[in-house]
Amino acid sequence: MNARTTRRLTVALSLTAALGISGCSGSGDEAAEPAPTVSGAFMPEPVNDKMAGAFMVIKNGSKTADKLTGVTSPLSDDLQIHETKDQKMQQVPALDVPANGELRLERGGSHIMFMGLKSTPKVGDKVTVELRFAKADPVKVELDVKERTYTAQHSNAH
Ligand SMILES: [Cu+2]
Repeated sequence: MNARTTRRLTVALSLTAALGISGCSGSGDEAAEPAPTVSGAFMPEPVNDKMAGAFMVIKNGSKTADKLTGVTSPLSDDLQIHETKDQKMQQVPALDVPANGELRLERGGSHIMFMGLKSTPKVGDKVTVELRFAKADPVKVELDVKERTYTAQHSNAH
């Protein structure tokens, strides 16, 4: 084997090694936990600009239990997380979103409450909220503003 052949072999081997490494780095072995997904998000058309409720189902497809810890929106500076006990609403600091499970925010149960609105949305409008979690990254959600009848039970509770 002469010197020239040896050099070619060396080049070929390093190329193979380089390709192998770059192939591995893109394989995504450490994939992030799936982000929570939200379905059926809506806000019944508010009666006035004092308060509004929001309902949705938050699904956690990951193996890690999480918590909904806060909600923000351009529509209000004071959003609260409420649960309903003995037909009375009370503010809670967080709600569980179980691993491989879901958190249902629905009439007569847990829900998001806007206290004080900067404007009064009408049926057909969209209201953006951002959900904050203990573990997952924040999730932006668009609420469809629906007919007031959607909120009959809820507004009675107030
Ligand atoms: Cu409430």
